[in-house]
Amino acid sequence: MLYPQTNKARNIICLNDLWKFRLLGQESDFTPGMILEDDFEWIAVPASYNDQKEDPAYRRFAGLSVYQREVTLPAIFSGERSVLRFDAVANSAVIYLNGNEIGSHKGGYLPFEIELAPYLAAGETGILTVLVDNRVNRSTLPVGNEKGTAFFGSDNAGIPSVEAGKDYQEAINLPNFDFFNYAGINRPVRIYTTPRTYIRDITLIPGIASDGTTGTLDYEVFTSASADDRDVCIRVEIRDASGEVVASAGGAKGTITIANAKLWEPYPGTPYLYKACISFGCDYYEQTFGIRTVEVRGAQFLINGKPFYFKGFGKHEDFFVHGRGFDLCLDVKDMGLIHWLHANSFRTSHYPYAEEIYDLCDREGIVVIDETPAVGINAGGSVDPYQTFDIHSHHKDVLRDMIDRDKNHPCIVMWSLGNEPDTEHFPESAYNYWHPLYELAHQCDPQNRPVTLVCCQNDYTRDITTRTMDVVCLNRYYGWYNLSGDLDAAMYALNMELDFWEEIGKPLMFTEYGADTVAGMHATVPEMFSEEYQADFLLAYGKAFDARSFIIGEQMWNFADFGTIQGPMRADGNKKGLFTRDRKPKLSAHVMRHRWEAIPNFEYK
Ligand code: GCB
Repeated sequence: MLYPQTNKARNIICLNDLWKFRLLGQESDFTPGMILEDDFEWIAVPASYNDQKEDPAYRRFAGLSVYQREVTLPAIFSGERSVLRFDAVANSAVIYLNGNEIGSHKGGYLPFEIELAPYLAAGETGILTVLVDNRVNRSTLPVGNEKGTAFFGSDNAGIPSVEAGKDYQEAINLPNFDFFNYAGINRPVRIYTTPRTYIRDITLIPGIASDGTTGTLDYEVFTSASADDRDVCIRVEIRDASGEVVASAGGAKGTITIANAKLWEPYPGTPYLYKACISFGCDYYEQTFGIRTVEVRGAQFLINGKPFYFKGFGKHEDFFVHGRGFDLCLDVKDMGLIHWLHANSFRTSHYPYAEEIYDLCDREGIVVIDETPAVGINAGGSVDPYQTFDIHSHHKDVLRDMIDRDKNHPCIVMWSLGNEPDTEHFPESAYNYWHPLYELAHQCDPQNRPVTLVCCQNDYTRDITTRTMDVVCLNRYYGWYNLSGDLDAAMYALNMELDFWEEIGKPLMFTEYGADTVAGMHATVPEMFSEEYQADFLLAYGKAFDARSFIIGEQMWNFADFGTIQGPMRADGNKKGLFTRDRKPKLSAHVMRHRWEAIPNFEYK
């Protein structure tokens, strides 16, 4: 799906604004033609609704809510195709115009769009209503707990265990994941126009010819025209960063060569970007791309043919007041902090992020592992989630849609199918669930990037899925959730496990390891929760990683502290950040900065 663009052929109307809003007491409170007249609050879009008001219901709420505003299609748009696009509404939405349902979408982290032509003509005004459902359950991604589900022991952070059948569980709708279930219209809403006959999608596959200096670009342009005549009027021009045309081609599909190509390299290399400028009849679209290759060879992860070492973290889209709402300023700030740390990468734990973030990473040379919202596929070991959760076909849709949305970003070097499913208690069942997704990701990605699944702390000898991924990605908490406070024992256990993985012979990276740390809490003898313990913890892991050549990266948990549900293990959220939630460095940020400054992007191992 193409990102909306204003250019010589296309236009955008922004619907980010104050919208009317109401939490609904029950499903029957909604009628498609309802008008919010008196009983509503003003709410900011884009943003999560939860922290915008002081009413505690906004944080505890599980159910339907309504957003409403007027929308006018300017008369100058007559003759154009107008499309209403929501970048993300969490966790699902039904869209109405003047009381008529015009579209719906399941899942809170990917865009969806609706052609306006049948419903609103240029020059007309209508009432746009968005019915939002924030509930999570065993058929949603991320997964939520349902009434009657008794799982989660003490090792599942922030999620209190619940006795089967207790009513309150239904009311508070516990997430089966460790981040606050921020909901609402979290990302921008726009109407964009295109000519009536238009460019639908663009696929770009960059490469480097055997001479090492010529860039290649396999491209395909998909249009609204029939296959027979789309070749006739498609023109592709490749422009370099200064806007000079450096190559061109005609037709819907082909290969373009770019002499003396400048490669996209992670920062502090140059993340050089080109634009494919595509004309098709009256339509026009500029698609940014970088020339770089990605490959797993033996136990190495190669970018542009050179062994790369991942330095970074898992992140969250999370901040005060707007929750998971899109905030470009915060994203720019975070990019600066990533550079300050000499980090080079992050994982979009635990869902696809806003499109603008990948765009920023393309420009800033930050490498991204792009993750689906498949978190919480775990029923505590006593129940097989693969036999009881109704999610496989939705998971396939989400994976397809994520790759379709993000496929042209040079910053993305690997797809993550999901985070910490149960791969231990029902090993065959897990393999039968994940393997088709692994194959699907490879089929869907025109660039055929490596695919992984992020594995949780488990009895790794029983897990037959993780080892089949292109890169083994492990989340480990030796010294925190187990062997708590004892780093010597933790390192013994970690090394025992690493001996096992060394035999497997795959490239391996750590996608989580970390310790909750209260900023300002200090200790001479490092104790859990102190800044010194976090620093020692991260350095001890670093030492273990350095000793093994098959470890191709370290992404600690987490970039910054973040909001979670209340629980006995969470005081004001998850505190494993290198930075506080307001982006102040803890001691470990300085320590990791020092470590990562000394580790080059390439040829470290
Ligand atoms: C994990 C999860 C992550 C949690 C983290 C923690 O394994 O993947 O979502 O936030 O542990 O801090 O407990």
